Amino acid sequence: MSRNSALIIVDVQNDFCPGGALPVTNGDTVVPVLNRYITLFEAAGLPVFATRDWHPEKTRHFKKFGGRWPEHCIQGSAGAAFHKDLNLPLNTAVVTKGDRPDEEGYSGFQGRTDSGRPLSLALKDSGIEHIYVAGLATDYCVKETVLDGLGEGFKVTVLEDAVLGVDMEPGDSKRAIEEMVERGAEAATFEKIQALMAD
Ligand code: VGL
Repeated sequence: MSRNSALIIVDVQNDFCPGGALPVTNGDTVVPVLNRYITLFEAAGLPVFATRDWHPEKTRHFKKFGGRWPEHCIQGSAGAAFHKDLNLPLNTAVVTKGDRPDEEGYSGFQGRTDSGRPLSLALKDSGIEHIYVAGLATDYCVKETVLDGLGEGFKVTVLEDAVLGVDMEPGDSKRAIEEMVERGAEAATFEKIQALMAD
């Protein structure tokens, strides 16, 4: 595994898990898988980034204000918190997105770190060239993050066993992965990444 790699965990927040405001079916089942990836990346000294949807109460992202979605991930709410069982390392770079009323904020690349650095620059500052993307939801925020990552010139691997989607239409998640691969991403699962880390 290249030293220039980072793990990007997308939106593993309570509102996207069962019991939340916009739940992905079985969304919380990605958590133990992600924890295994986190352990691998941490052991290799590679950075972990975690994006979060962080909406104001009033945003055009919500149905109530002309958008598409029920209210979710409102800034500071319990629903916006990361899932409690997700073992984020202490030095995780949290990337906040969707925090302006006029912004949908699907892609992690629309987000900024706590120091206000756009994700792309934060990655490039750290010499990252290859990102490994997982989390929720495959057919929205994971997909947009992967496609933007490719557009920004990163090598991108989507971690297929650590993503789940909304599937508003049956098959959306499967098609999303196909589109990511067509556009140049690689799809991989844990065993492959574990083997790469051992190299
Ligand atoms: C998401 C739908 C609406 C996501 C966010 O995190 O994938 N999906 N907002």
